[in-house]
Amino acid sequence: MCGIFAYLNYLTPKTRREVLELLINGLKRLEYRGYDSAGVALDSADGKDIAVVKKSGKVQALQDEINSLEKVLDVDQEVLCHVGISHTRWATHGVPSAVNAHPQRSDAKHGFVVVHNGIITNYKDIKVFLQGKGYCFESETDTEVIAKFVDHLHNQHPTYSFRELVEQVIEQLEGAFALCFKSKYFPGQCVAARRGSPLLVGIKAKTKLATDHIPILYSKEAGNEDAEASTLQDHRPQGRDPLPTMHRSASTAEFQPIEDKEVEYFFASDASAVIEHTNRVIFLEDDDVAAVKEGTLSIHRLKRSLDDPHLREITTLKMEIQQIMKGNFSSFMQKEIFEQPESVVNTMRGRLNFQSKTVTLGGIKDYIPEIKRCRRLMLIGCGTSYHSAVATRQLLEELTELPVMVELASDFLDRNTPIFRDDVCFFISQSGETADTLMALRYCKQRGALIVGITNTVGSSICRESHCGVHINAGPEIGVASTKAYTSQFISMVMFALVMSEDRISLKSRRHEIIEGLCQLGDQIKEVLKLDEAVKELAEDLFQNKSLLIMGRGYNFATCMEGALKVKELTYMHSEGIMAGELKHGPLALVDKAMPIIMIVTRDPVYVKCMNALQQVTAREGRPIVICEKGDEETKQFASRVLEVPHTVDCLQGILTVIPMQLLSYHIAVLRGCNVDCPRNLAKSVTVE
Ligand code: G6Q
Ligand code: GLU
Repeated sequence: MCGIFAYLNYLTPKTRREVLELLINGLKRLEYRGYDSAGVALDSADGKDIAVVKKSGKVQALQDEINSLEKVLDVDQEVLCHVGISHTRWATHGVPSAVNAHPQRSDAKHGFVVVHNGIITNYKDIKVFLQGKGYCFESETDTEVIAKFVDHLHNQHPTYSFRELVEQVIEQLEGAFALCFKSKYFPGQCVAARRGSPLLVGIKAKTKLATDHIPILYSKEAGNEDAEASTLQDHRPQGRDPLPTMHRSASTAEFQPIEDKEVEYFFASDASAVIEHTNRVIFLEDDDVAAVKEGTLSIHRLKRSLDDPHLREITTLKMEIQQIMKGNFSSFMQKEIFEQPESVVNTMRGRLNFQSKTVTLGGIKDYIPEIKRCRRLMLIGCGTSYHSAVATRQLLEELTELPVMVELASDFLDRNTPIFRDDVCFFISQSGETADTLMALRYCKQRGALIVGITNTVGSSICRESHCGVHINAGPEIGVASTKAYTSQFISMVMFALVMSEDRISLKSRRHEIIEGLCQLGDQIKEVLKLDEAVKELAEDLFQNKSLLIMGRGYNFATCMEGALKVKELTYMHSEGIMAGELKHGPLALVDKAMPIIMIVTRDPVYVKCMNALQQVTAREGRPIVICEKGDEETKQFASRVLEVPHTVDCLQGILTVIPMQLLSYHIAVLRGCNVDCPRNLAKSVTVE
C-alpha cells in the first residue's frame, strides 16, 4: 500500500523542475497503491534547508501546490548532486491531512526527513521516550517518531554516519516498514531500509555497470550474538539512549560497485515507478539498509545470518513501459479487463503444450513428487486471490484426490490453524506483499510445511519466501480491483491440477478436455468482451439500486463472490454472492420483484439444482438477470435479461462468467461517478494487517 519514490542524481545536472517532475511522475505511477495525501522533500533553493511540500488529496493536488511555489522553489536552478524524496500515503495513523502526510520531519529545521510505508507497532514507546528527551510531536502518525529518533541519535553521536544512524533506528523499530531518509546534515546522501514492506533501488549509470551483484556489508558476523543490540525497553528505565555503541560497522573498505561518476538512483516501493528510467534494479530484502554516499551505493545488514547470501543481485526488469500506461482506455481497470485474452495466454505460455497435451511448471516441477505425497493442500489468500482458490478447489480435489482446504489468510491466522510438516500450503497473491498472506506463509513455514507461492510480482516477499512457486505472468496490474490477475491465478491453479494428475490414466480424457478448453480460452474471452455494450445497458438499469444479489453454485460460486466483491469495492453498492444451495436457508427472504438479482446458470453437474433455484426466485416474483451458456433456450425462458457466454469445460466456465461481472462493476462505477482505479478507502497492496 502507498508509495515511496526517491531520486538521487550524482554528477548528473538536473534543474529543480526536472527533479520535481521526476518525483511527481514517480508518485503518479505509485498512486494506485494508496492515495489520500502526498508530499515531497528536496533541498531548499539556497541549499541551506530542506523544502517540504505536502498536500492532502491526490498527487495532482500536490503538483498544483508545487506549481504555485515555482518561485520559492527556484525551479530553474540546476543541481549537480541532489536527493529528493516523495510519498503517497494511505493513512493508518491519523487522518489524511497535510501535517500527517509524509515526509515527516525531525524538527522545524528539517535535520532529517523520512517517508514511510507500513506501520510502526511500538511507536508509542518510542514517542514517550522521545518526549522525555524534549521532542514535541506535530502529527498523529507513527512515522514521525522515526524522524525524531534519528535526530536524537545524531545529537548523541555526531560522528556516526547517516547509514549507521538509520541502522540503529531500524533495530529499535517493530512492525512493517519501507523507509527512505534525507538529511540536511548529510547533503547528497540517501539512506533506505525495509522490513515487511517492499522497496527497490533502481540504478541508471552512464557507463555499463561493472557488476551484476552488490556485496552486502555486515556490521556483525553470525555467532557474535552477545553484541546484540539492547532494546528500547532495556535502555529506558536507566534513562539511557537506545543506542548500542558496539554496532558500528566493522567494514572499513566500502565496495564501490558503481563508478563514482554520473549516476542516478531511484528508490521505489514498486518497479512500475522506475521502469521508465531504468530496468536495472535491486530488490531489497528485509533488514537491508541501502545507502548512497558520493554516488556510491552500498548495502548493509546489521548481522549476518548463516543462510544469508553475500550478494544482492542487480535484476534486469522485463516490464515494458506500455504495460503501465493506460493507452486508449479510460482506466487501468478497463484496460486490464480487456487484456485478458492475452494475459491468460501469457500465463500458459511455455508451460502448456497443446500438441503433446503436457504441462510443465518450471517453478515447482522439482517439488511435485513431494507434493504428491502430502497430507493435504491448503490454499490461502485474501480478497480476489482467495476467490481464485475457491474457484479451483473442486478441480484440485478431483484431479489430486487430496483434501483441499481453502482459507482466508486473516481467519487462518486468527484460528491458529494446525499445520503439519506434510502439508503443502499455497499462498496466492497478486502483489506478493499482502501482510495477512505473508504472515500466514511464515506461520506455515515455521511449522515445516512446503510453501508454494502463486504471485504476479517477481521479486515480491511471497515470491522470495516460498520454497517454490508459479508466476502467473499476467503483467502489472495497476487498477486496485483485481481482474486479469484473477483469471491468471485461476489458470495457474488449473495447470497445477493438470500437472498433479499427469500420470493418472483414468483421468486422461478429463485432462485432455481441460487442455482443449484452455487452448480456446483466449478467443472465448474475446467473445465475452463483445458483451460490453449489453453489459453497459444493464448497468444503466441497475446503477441506481441499493443492492445486487449474485447467485450460483458449484464451479460458479466463486464468480458470485468475486462479482459481488467487484461491485462492492468499485460502486460502493451493497452486493452479495449467494450460494444458490443456501437460498432456502435464508436469502430467499430477500427476493421480491424489486430486488436486483443476477443468477449464473451453466450446463455443469449442478445445472438442475441451479434451475431449481432459478424457479424458486421467479416463483417469488423475482426477475433474475441470467448469465448462461450461448444458445441455452431452456434457461433463458426464466430470465428477465440474459448475458450469454460461450460454452467451455465446466471447471473453466468460471473464467468466462466472471468477465461480465467485471464489466458490470466497471460500468456501474462509471455511471455512479466513482473512481474506477482508486476506489475510496482501498489500496492495491495491503501491507498491513
Ligand atoms: C480486489 C482486490 C483485493 C485483493 C486482496 C489480496 O479487487 O484487489 O481483494 O485481491 O487485497 O491482494 P493480493 O492478491 O495482492 O494478495
Ligand atoms: N503508518 C504511516 C502513516 O499512517 C504510513 C502509512 C502508509 O504506508 O502510507 O502515516
